[in-house]
Amino acid sequence: VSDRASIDLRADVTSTRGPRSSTRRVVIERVQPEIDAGRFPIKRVVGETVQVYADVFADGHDLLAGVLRYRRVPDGQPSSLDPPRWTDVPLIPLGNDRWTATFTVTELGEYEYTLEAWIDRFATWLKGLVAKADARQDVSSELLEGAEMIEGTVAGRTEDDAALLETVDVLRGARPQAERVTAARAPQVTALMAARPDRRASTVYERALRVTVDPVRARFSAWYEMFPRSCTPDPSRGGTLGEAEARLPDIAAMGFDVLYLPPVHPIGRTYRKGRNNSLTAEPGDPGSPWAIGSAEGGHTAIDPGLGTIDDFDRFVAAAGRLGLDVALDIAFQASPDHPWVQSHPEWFKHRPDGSIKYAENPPKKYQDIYPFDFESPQWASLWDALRDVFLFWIAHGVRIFRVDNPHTKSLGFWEWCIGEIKRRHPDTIFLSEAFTRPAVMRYLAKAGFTQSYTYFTWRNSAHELREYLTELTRTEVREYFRPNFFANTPDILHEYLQLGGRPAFEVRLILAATLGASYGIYSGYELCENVAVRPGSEEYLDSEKYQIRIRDWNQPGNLRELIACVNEIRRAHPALQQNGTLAFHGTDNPAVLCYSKSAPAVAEASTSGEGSADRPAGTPRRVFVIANTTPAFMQHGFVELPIGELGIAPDAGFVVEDLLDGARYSWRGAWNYVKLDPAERMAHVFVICE
Ligand code: Z3D
Repeated sequence: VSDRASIDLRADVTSTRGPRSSTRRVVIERVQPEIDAGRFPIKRVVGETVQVYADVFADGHDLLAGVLRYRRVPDGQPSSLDPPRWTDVPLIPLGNDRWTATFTVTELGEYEYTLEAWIDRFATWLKGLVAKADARQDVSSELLEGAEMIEGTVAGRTEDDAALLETVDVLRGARPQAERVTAARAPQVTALMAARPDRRASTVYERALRVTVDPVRARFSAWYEMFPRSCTPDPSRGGTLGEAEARLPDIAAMGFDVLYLPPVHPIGRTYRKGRNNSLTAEPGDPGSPWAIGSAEGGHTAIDPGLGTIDDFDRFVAAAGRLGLDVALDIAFQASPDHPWVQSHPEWFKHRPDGSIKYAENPPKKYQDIYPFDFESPQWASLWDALRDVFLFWIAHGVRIFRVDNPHTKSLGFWEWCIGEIKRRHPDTIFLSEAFTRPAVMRYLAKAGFTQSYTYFTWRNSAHELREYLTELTRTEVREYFRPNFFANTPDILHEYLQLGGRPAFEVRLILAATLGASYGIYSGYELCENVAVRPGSEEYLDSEKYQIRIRDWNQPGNLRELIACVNEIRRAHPALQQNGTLAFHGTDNPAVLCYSKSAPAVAEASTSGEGSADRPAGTPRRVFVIANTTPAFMQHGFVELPIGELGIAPDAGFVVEDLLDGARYSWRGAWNYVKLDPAERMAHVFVICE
C-alpha cells in the first residue's frame, strides 16, 4: 500500500542467506523492536531514545563486533533530498549472544535503523595470542600473523598509520617475545584496530526498520471534548464559535491542552435525528454534528450557526493563546444533503433501486448518514478528496484530528492517507476512534494512527485494569499503540459512572490521568452527569449529540478543582508524562489498585527544551497511585511499595505525601496500611518525601 512498505530486502544486504560466502559467518536475528518483520514503524516522540536489541553470533568462538546504524529518512523537502549517511553506534554485548545499542531521535518525521556485525579478527587474534603467551607457549608465528593483519589496515600516511607500522616492526622484530606481545596488546593498538574493522565480510541485517517521530504531545496530552453549539445563552438557538471562545479560559484553567470539537460542518436535514436518537427531528432540533453536509457545504465548510471560517480561525488562535490545541473530528461520511451526494454520486454505493443504504457500525445504526464507497471504481479521486479535507484544516492551523470510526473505512486508505499527510506535516496527530476487535485496533495504530481510543471505559476492576495496562505497556504493542484513556465520551457513559456517583467520577478521572499519559473527558464529566437514556444503555439521556445542553459549570459538587489539581500534578511530574515505566505493586485487598510510574532515566540526559521530560530540580522521580475501585464501598488494606528499588532499608521509616491534598503519612517497611473511604477520597497520589 505505502510506497515505503516493501523495503524489506535491501540492495546492499549481505546476510548468511545472501550469495554463497565462506567468510560471512555472522548471524543477526531476533531484533527488537521490530514490528511484523519491519512492515510497520515503531513510534517515538522527539527527544526519546530507541534501544535496539539483537542476537548476534557466529559459528565457533571468534570475537564479534558490530554497530547499530540509524539515519533520518528524507521527508521529500528539497533541503533534505540527499539521503543522509548512517550514523553508527557500537553494539554492546549483554551476554548470551544478546547485544544492544541506543540512539536518540531528535527530529520529527521518519528515521530508520538496521544492524551490521562482523568477526573481529584482530580482537580474536589478540585473545589467542595472550592466552598462549600467558601459558608460555611459543607465539612467534602468531606475532607474524598479527603484523600482517595490522599492516593490511594501513592505507595512508596518517599518524595512526605511522603508529601501527611501528607496531608492525616491533612484532616482526627481534626483541624478546614478552616485549613483542606487550606491544601487540597496547591499548592504543587495540583502539586503533577497533576503529578500522574489516567489514568486508560483515553481515548487514536484511531490513531497515522504521521509526515515526511525533511531537511530544503525541505522548502526553490531556483532552477536553465539547460541543461549541451548547455555549449559548439562548436555548432556542445554538451557540457560535465566538460564544464558545468564552469557555476556553475555564477549560485551560482546568489544565487541559487539547480541545476536541465534534464536527463543525453544516448538518444535513434529510433523515435528521431528533432528541434521544429519535428517527424524526422536531422543528428546531439541531441534528447530529456527525451528519455532515447540507446545501451550505460539506467537510470543508463551517456550520453557519457556528459562524464562518474566519470565526474558526479566530477560535483556533484564541485557544492557542491559552495553550490549547484544537482537535477536529474527521468523520468520513455524508448526510444525504452533502454536496458530494449530487456532485460525486460515484463515491457512494447505489442499490439497484438507485437509493443509498445508510451507514452502520453494528449494532449501531446511523440512519442520517451515507457511507463512502472506498472500493468505488472512482476510489482514487475519493481518496484524494478525503486527504484534501485534512490538508484544508491543516491550512487553518489544525494539527490534531480525532478520526471517527476509522475501522469502518478502508485500512489501506488510512495507511496511505496518514502517510501522505505525515510526509508533509510530520507534526500532525491522528487519534483513532475505533472501538472494535483488538486486531483491528492494533492494525490502525500500526498503519499510522498516532493515538488510539481504548477499552479503558470498560475496564473497571483492579484486576481488569492491571491486565489491560500490562498488555498495553509491557508487550510489543507499546511500540506503536499509544492509548488515550477517555473516562467518558458522548457515546459512552459506563454503568460504573451511572451507578457510582461522584466517587466513581473521581476515581475514574484519577485512573485515566495517571495510568494514561494521554487521557480525556467529554464535558459534563466535571458535573458528574450520569443519567442514561434508559437502564442498560451507555447513551446519555438528552444526549448533546442531538440537542443543545446548557450547563451551570459551577454547580455544587463539580470536579473542576480535582481535575485542575490532577492536571497540574501531571504537568509537574515527568513520571506521569509517559507509560513506559508503569509498574503495579502488591495489595492485600483485590479492590485496591496500587501502581507507580517513574520518570524515565533518559530524561536526565536530555538537553531540555519545551515539552522535554526533564524534571525540574527537586521533583520526585516516582509517583505512586493507590485507588479504591469500588465507589460504593470503603476499602482498606495493606499495599506493598518496592522499597528496595527506592533505596529504603527494609525496616526504615519514610514519609509519603498525597499530592491531591498535601496530607503526609509516616510509613515503615514495604507493606503499609491505607484506608480509602469514598466519602473522603477514592485515591492517593503519593510521592516519597526526601
Ligand atoms: C458517534 C457517531 C452519532 C450519533 C448517531 C448518528 C451519527 C451520525 C458515530 C457516527 C461515530 C462515532 C461518534 N462513534 O457519536 O454517531 O450517535 O446516532 O446517527 O449523525 O452520529 O459518526 O462518536
